[in-house]
Amino acid sequence: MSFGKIMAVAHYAPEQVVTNEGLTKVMDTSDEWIKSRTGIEQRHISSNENTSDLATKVGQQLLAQSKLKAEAIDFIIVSTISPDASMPSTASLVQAKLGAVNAFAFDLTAACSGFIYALSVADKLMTSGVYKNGIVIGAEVLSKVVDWSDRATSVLFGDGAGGVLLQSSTKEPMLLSESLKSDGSRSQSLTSNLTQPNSPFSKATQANDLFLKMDGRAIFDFAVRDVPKNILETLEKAELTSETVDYFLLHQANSRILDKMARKIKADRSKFLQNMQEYGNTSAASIPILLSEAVASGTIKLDGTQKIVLTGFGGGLTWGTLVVKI
Ligand code: 4VN
Repeated sequence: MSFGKIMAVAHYAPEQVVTNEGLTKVMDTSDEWIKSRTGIEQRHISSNENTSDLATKVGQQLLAQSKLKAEAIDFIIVSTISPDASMPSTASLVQAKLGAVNAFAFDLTAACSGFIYALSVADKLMTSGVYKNGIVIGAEVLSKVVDWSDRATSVLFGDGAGGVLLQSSTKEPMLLSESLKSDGSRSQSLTSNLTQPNSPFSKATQANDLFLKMDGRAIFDFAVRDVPKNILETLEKAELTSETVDYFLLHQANSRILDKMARKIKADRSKFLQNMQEYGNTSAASIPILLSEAVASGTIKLDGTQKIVLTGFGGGLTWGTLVVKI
C-alpha cells in the first residue's frame, strides 16, 4: 500500500505590502475598523505578477527543497478562484514554467476550501500506486477580482501562494481522517465571475458580475455554525480530541471567527496558528501559506510526529477538514 507524504512545503507572496493605513488613501476605511473586526493588518498585493507566476515560484522552491528534477513530477494541481484564464488552466501554465514535461496538470476549484479538497484528491492519486511525485498549490491574485469600490469586502483579501510536494511512501499514512462538505443551496452568499449566456441567439436577462461579492453576515454565521461540527466529526473519525491535536491550521478569513471556533470545539486558542495579520484572506492559498510559515519557523517539524488539523471553509459553500500526521 502506498500513501502520500509531504516532502516539502513552500510559499510566496508579492513584494508589495499594503497596510490598512495604505488602504485609507484609496477608500473610506480605517486601521481600527479592519484590525478590530478581522485581525488583518496588511496584505500583499501584486503589481505585475499573475496567479501562475506566484504558483510557479512555489513550485520552484518545492523542487529545490526536495532536490527533484522537474521531469520527476507526475502531476500538478493548482487550486484557485483567480486563475490567469479559464483556459488554459493555471496548472498548465505552471507545468510549462517549471518544465515539468511528464506531469499532467489541472486546476481544482473549491474557493477557500480549495487546498483541502486538492490535498485530499492528491492523496487518492498517491494511494492508487500509479504516481510517485505530485505538487499541490493554492494560489490567488484576489486583488484582480475584488470590487475596490466595496469597502466591506475589498479590505479583507490579499494575494499569495503556498503548496506542498507529495511523494508516495509505503510507511504510515499521513491522512488519518477527512470530511469534505458542500452546500450549493447557499452558494449565492459568496460569488465571483458570474457570467450569462450572451450569444447572438440568447436573451440576456442579467448582466455579468465579475467582481467578488460576499454576504458577510451569512458567511460569518455559516463558518461559526457548520465548521466546528465538521472539525469535531473528523477528529472523532481519527479517534482524536481537541486536546490531543498539536495544531489547528484553519482558513485565514477572520481572527474573530477563529476565536469563536476554538471556543466551540473546546480547543486551546494558542494551538490555532494565525497569519491573516500579514496576508489578509488569500482564499485557497491561506492554509498552505500558514503551513509553510509554520514549517519555516520550526513550529511544525515534518518529522511524522505531530497531529495537525487542516480546515477550509468558504465559497460554494464548501468546507472540509483533513486530520494529518506529519
Ligand atoms: C470565510 C469567511 C469569510 C468572512 C466572512 C465574514 C467576515 C470574513 C463579516 C463581518 C464584518 C467583518 C468581516 Cl468566515 C470570508 C471567506 C472568504 O474567503 C470565507 N469576514 N466579516 C464585521 O462587520 O465585523
